[in-house]
Amino acid sequence: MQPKKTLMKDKIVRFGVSLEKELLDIFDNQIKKQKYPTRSKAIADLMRKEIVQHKWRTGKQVAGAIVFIYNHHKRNIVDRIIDIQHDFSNIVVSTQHVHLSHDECLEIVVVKGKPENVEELANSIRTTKGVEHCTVAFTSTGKL
Ligand code: NI
Repeated sequence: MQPKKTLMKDKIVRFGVSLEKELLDIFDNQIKKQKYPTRSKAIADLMRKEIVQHKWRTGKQVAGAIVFIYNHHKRNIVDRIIDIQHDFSNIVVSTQHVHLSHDECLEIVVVKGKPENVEELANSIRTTKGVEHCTVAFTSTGKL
């Protein structure tokens, strides 16, 4: 059986791009500050980011993390957070709980599944009374 090709292991090609000098100067200046080793890596990362975002928007499988903070003294909040995650057990891979301070907890829920389900879970968490901040970071599931 032929092994599946991934973009990471594919052969390297060179191609020409025409664009405004000013745009390239700004870009080069920025990637230098970001400590990119080469312009090629910076452009490849941009392309991957765009592909992943498109994938997210078009509903393929994605992986990601929902990160949120809450005050665990709020009435029933811990039970509600656990209930919600059980409702989405088909996409929850793992949960990490960090006691940030005496009052505040930070939780990272690693998810893998359809983007609309991940959004639905994130919204359920975000709108829970006592959750103070909730963000979603997402990536591809490895295959572009
Ligand atoms: Ni805690």
